Amino acid sequence: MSQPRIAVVGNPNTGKSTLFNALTGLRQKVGNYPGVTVEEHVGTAKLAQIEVQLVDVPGTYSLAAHSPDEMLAIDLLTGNLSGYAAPNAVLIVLDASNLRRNLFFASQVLELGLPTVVALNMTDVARDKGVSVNPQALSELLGANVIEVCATKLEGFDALKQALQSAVASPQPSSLQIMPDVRAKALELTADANFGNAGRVDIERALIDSDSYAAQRIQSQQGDNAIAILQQAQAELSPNAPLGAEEARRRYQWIDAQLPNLVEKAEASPKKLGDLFDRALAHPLLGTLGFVFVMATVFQAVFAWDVQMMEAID
Ligand SMILES: Nc1nc2c(ncn2[C@@H]2O[C@H](COP(=O)(O)OP(=O)(O)OP(=O)(O)O)[C@@H](O)[C@H]2O)c(=O)[nH]1
Ligand SMILES: [Mg+2]
Repeated sequence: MSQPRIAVVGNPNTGKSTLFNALTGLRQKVGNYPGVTVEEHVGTAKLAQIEVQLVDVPGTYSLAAHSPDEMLAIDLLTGNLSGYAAPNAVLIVLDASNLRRNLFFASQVLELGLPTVVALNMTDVARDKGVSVNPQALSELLGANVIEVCATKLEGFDALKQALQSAVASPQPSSLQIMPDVRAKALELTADANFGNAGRVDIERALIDSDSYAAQRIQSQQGDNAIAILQQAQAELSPNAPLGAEEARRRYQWIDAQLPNLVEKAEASPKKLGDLFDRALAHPLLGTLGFVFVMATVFQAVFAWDVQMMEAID
């Protein structure tokens, strides 16, 4: 039997590749996905009892794809990429110091319904900012195992491997739903002959965003009838605003309602000298005075101190 596959996804710069490298070591290969110029990074990770294949998916802020290469993350996760079955589980990497923005994409991925583990990374950066995230509360909210890690310091890896192992050995599909009405409509349309064999997630993304690559693909593969049906459904689901804007509004409303239970902000740790300089130079008045001082010194140096300087050099 081939090894179970786990896709590593998340916003850009959250530490996915650092985690992927630490978990797979040298047992990885780089290839290219068919049809798009995106590198494919696959490696083998040894968990407690089994070995799994990890796929390092390029970072993305949203599942709203506007080009074939952006569509890659969706196709990988839905098993829509030729030659690739859907992964057995997903590892979402979150930047703990930037939870609000990271939860947008995480909520979209969780709605795909795959068994999911969440790595709460950058816990050291969050700590320096005086931010602490409650992993228990986050786990309850997302309905997924949340493991605190620090990828660069290899902290939390035993617990992470354990969680990945359970996600594969006894998979529990994620059940988070923030847009149940859109889901229900998409499911209904999968049975509509106008949509041929288009998948639920593609239809859902095309419903939400009519400029998306998912919508373009449905148009080219299923034709104009399908698009007309999508437009009517969009108008019914969100009569006052485009459904894409409604998606952002609903997701952030959900996130903002939960954030106070998830994040605690202590007084930031004592400021470093560099932070104090940064703050002074970014201040409207102090920053302007600093700029004037630097420019005046340069001006003075060029016009009044030039002779002395040249003599000193001679
Ligand atoms: N302080 C700190 N830095 C980290 C941590 N994890 C990763 N980094 C750093 O964050 C930067 C980005 O890490 P990557 O692993 O390249 O992030 P990525 O998610 O793969 O980024 P993309 O591939 O661009 O989406 C690197 O400089 C890492 O060394 C962490 O837990 N703490
Ligand atoms: Mg990377």
